[in-house]
Amino acid sequence: GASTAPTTETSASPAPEQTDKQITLGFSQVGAESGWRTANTQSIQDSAKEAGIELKFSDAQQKQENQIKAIRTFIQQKVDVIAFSPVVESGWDTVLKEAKDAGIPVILTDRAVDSSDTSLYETFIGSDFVEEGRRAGTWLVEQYKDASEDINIVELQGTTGSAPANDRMAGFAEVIASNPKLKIIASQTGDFTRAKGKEVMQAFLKAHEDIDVLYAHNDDMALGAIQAIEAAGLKPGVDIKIISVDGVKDGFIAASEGKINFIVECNPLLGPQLMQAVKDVVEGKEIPKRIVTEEGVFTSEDAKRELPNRKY
Ligand code: GZL
Repeated sequence: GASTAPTTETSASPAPEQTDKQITLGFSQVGAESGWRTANTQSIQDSAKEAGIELKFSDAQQKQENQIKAIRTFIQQKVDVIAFSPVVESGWDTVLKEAKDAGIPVILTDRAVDSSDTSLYETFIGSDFVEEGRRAGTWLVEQYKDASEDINIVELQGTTGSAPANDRMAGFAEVIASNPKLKIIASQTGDFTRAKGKEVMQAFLKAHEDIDVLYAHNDDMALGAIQAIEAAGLKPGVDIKIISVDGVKDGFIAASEGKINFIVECNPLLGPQLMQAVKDVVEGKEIPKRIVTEEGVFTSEDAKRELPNRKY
């Protein structure tokens, strides 16, 4: 449908004791598609307030053209720094060159771009999605090391063209290749949402009656798939093993109930690192081109124990 203008809101100004020039940050967010995204947005907004940085925040509703519009608006507003989480990897060079020509530094968070010109951004703060895929594959290889017959896997991919979808798919495939009995019999995008994850899992269940494993690129799609699996009279985590990525509250709850067997954490709390990078860039400090976020893995047992400590 027609793309609606991205929403932009400005947070309250910081404490009055700020003496040096107040920094204005323009942030273009992917959307509000998942629990991970909600936690990520909260972290960015809270951290901007704590850092005394004025935040101009735009929600692109998962449309690249809205992100490009928002970045152009930030350039016109002459913000000090632009940061964004690119919904897909490609198609950013033109608008990033416009920011560079306007002398406005750009910081990538969460997802990467495939621009060959790395002078177009100061740093990329986010997870190693290939490693996340490898961690998912490693658990599965261990689970089925003694399998005597084929293990049929279906895969719910994230948003088509996004770095997490591309890389989680690649890392997983790389590791499970060590056991030819591990077969991906279907792989399709669920766009990181519960609704689409449920819909695609319903289609998988209709097309294949012998599914052993679901690998979902995020908890929200896994939670949608669980609804479809239960509606089909099957037990998630038992009849169909489920591996998921993110580790949001609802994912941990499902894992503690044994409905998800293994969660690969993807840390959304990037706000503090982003604000530190913004300050360093404004002060002209050298910052690393790549800042990788810390994150772990959790079995159902781990999730049961850790659930009370989860912050989002
Ligand atoms: C990963 C992030 C992904 C999450 C999804 O860093 O880009 O997008 O895994 C979210 O939940 O929608």
